[in-house]
Parts: sequence; structure tokens; C-alpha cells
Amino acid sequence: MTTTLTASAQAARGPVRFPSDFRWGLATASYQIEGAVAEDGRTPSIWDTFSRVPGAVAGGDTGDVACDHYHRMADDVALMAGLGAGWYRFSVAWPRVRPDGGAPNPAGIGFYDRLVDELLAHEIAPWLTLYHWDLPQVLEDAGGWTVRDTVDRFVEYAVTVHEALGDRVPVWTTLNEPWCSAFLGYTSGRHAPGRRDGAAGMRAAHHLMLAHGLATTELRGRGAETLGVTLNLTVADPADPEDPADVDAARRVDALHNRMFLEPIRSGAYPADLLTDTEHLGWTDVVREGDLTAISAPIDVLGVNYYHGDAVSAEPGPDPDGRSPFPGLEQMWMPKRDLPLTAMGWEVQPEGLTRLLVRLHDEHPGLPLVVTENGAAYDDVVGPDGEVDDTERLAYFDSHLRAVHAAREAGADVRGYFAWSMMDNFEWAEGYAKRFGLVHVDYPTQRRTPKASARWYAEVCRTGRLPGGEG
Ligand code: IFM
Repeated sequence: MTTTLTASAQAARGPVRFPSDFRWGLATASYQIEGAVAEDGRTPSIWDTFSRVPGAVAGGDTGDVACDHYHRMADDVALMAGLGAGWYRFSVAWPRVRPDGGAPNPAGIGFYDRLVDELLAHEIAPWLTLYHWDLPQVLEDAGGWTVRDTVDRFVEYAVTVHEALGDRVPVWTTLNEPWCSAFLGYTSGRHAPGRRDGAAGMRAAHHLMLAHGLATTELRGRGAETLGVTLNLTVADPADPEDPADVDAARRVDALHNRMFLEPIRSGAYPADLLTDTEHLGWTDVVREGDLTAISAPIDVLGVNYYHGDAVSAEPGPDPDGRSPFPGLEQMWMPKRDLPLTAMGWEVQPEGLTRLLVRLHDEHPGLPLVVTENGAAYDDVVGPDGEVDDTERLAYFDSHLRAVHAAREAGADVRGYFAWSMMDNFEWAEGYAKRFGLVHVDYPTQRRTPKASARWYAEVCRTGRLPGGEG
């Protein structure tokens, strides 16, 4: 079904009620919240190493303590239960479960075993992500995602987690945002492991996708029923739609951000234009016979992470630093449009989410979609009464949920929504300064305070309705 944005936009102004089986959730990730980086046998990940590189993370922050969730897990689950969401999306730390990428570690596995039981005891369904960026450092030392051995180690790790939790976890996501792991990690170097090499980014992307495909097949054979991957997808618009160079730059960003990950999964091939654009990098030596068949193992759900779209200009930006995450696209620039910005400097562009979901539905019919992350960082202030009145975040969630609703009205099969994030946490290269949480974390005391947006979201989860809408 082909749908126009006009129809979607009209739907956004109509009644705003979600069906009773729509899944409402909260999301976090292991390194961002757990802390306890040297406990119970956990060994360093690439983020433990990278965060110690001077200048890599704002404020010199590390995940050493983070939200101390490792020690406060039961209280955090109780807090979550009060926030009304029926689903919790979390990730498992590979270096806890198989320290140094080696043998299984019962103590590390035990943490997730208790977490899953605690969630189920509170009637919260666990949605598990196997890889949200904490690669064991020893595997990086051996080449990381640029080498094939890491793929085999990942499948072993996936099996270990499934053997421990497969009886209780209904949804399994292999990877979170392989675009970030590959291109922020190996091309721009803004994320761990901090490498800056265009070809390395492409090789890493291929191995991540292969790891996804092989783990999917392995877990399917072991009885996993709902399997998927989460991609951070964008809506790339030419800065000047009349300028052929901008139109072509937007196409290239779309290829590297979206189609490079979607098309091999869905059709078992990399996009032809992407192969041409990146030929000079000579990365396809890592693609072996059978890899694309493995990558195209059927999935049951596509997780979509959306924060903003991008305007793409072929011109170099005003302050080019040569650190574009797009291999072979060093010169392009993403100028800001006349849109509000979050504290991350990201544009608030809810209509982009409608367009993205409708496009996914049109191009990949029959693939259920779930928004596995959406949210915003703002400079929250704790008031004298101890409350955090985060009206901008609340408005962000409201507008994006309306965008999801509009996409559903336009025919997109969107079955759930996870707010990012359950609580403030370690925002990667931005450290703790950027707060995405529904719950405020006072890091020195670890006190948790639900923000106004948390109370609002709890009501949305409870009623399936956006307050102020006509539904
Ligand atoms: O905090 C991250 C998360 O780990 C992955 N998706 C984007 C979020 C906000 O940057």
C-alpha cells in the first residue's frame, strides 16, 4: 500500500488511541546503566577502554558506576512497574556472560537470570538485546568487528544467553544499531573502539550483519519464536531538492544508513548503488559465498530507533573536521533546518517518523515494526520541590507518538513503542551530561525521581490514549 504523507499528517490530527494489544515499553542498555564493571567476573569491554582515552567522552565520564543498576536492579524493576509499561527492553553485557569472549560465566549470567525473574514477577515482559555495543576488549584487540572470528564468538555468546534465558524471554534482538557500531566505532572514531578508517567501517558492518544472521538461525533452531534486529534508520532529505548534488548525497546517506542494513536482511543483497559508491574502499573481500544468504535469515520483527531525520548537503560544512561517519562521503554536511533542537543538537522532526514507518511498510510489507527507541535529551532542572517538570520531553513524546499513530492510520504495521530511556544514563561520548530519562538520576546519591514525562507516559501506557487527543 502506497500512502502519502498528507494522509498521515491528517491522521495525526484525528483521534489518538492505540489498540489494546499495542506494546508499551521502556528501554535501557547494559553499559549505560549497570556499573559494576569489574564485579562477578566481568572483564573490560571496548567502552571501558575507550572512555579512558583522554577527550573521548565528555567530562572524562566512564560507565564504571553509571546508575549502579547492577546493585539496584530489584528496586529499579519495582520503579518500572510503577511506570506502567508492560515491556522492558534491556541488553546483556557480553563481557559479563563470556568474560574476555571466553567461557561462560555463571555469576554474570546469574544477574540476567534474576533480572528476568524480577521482571516477570512484576508482570513486565522482557525484550532482550544481545549486543548494545559492549564488545569484549580482547576481541577488539584481535581485530574486533573487522574480522570474521568475532562473528563466531558472537554466535557462541548468543547461544549461552539463550540457553540461560530462552525459557522466559519472548523477544530476542540480535544487535542494536549496527550502523553506530560500524561507522561511529570504526569510521568516524567517535564511539568505541575509536578507529577512523572507511574500509574498516564497511567490513565491520558486514560482520555485524553476518553475526545477526547466523545468530538468528542458531536461536531459531533452538526454539526462539520472535527474533529481530534493531536499526537506527533515518529520513535523508536533500538540503536543496533542486540541487542534483544534494539529491545524490541524500541518496548515498540513505544507502549507508538504511538500505545497507535492510536490503541484505530482506533480499539477500547489498544495494547496487552502495557497492558502486564504496568500491574504492575495497571492503568486499570480507564477503564470502553464502554470507548474504545467512544474513537474509527471516526475522519476525524489525526494531526501529528514531530520533530525527537529516538534511543532506553535498557541500563541506562550515567547520569540516573530516570525521564523517559515512565511508566515502567525507565532504557532506547536514545543515540544520528551521526546527527546534534537543540538548543533543538534534532536530525535532516527528513527521520524519511517520514517513519512515510508512516507507518501511511500503517497501517491506509483512514485516511487523516496533519503535524500539525514541526520546530526547533536555537540560532538566530539579525544582525546589524536588520535581522535574520536563515539559519539552513530554511534548517530544507526545508528538512522536502522534507520528506513530499517523503511520498506523496510513497502514504501517507498528505494534509497539519503547521510550528511551527508562532513566538518565551514560550517553556514550556525551557522558552523563545529556539526560534522556523518564526518571531523573542524581548520580552522587543515585536517587531516582520520576519526571513529569514519566507520570504522563504511565498514563499513556495505562489508557493507550494520548491525553489532549480527540480519542
Ligand atoms: O543512548 C543511545 C542508545 O544507546 C542508542 N540509541 C540512541 C540513544 C541516544 O543517543
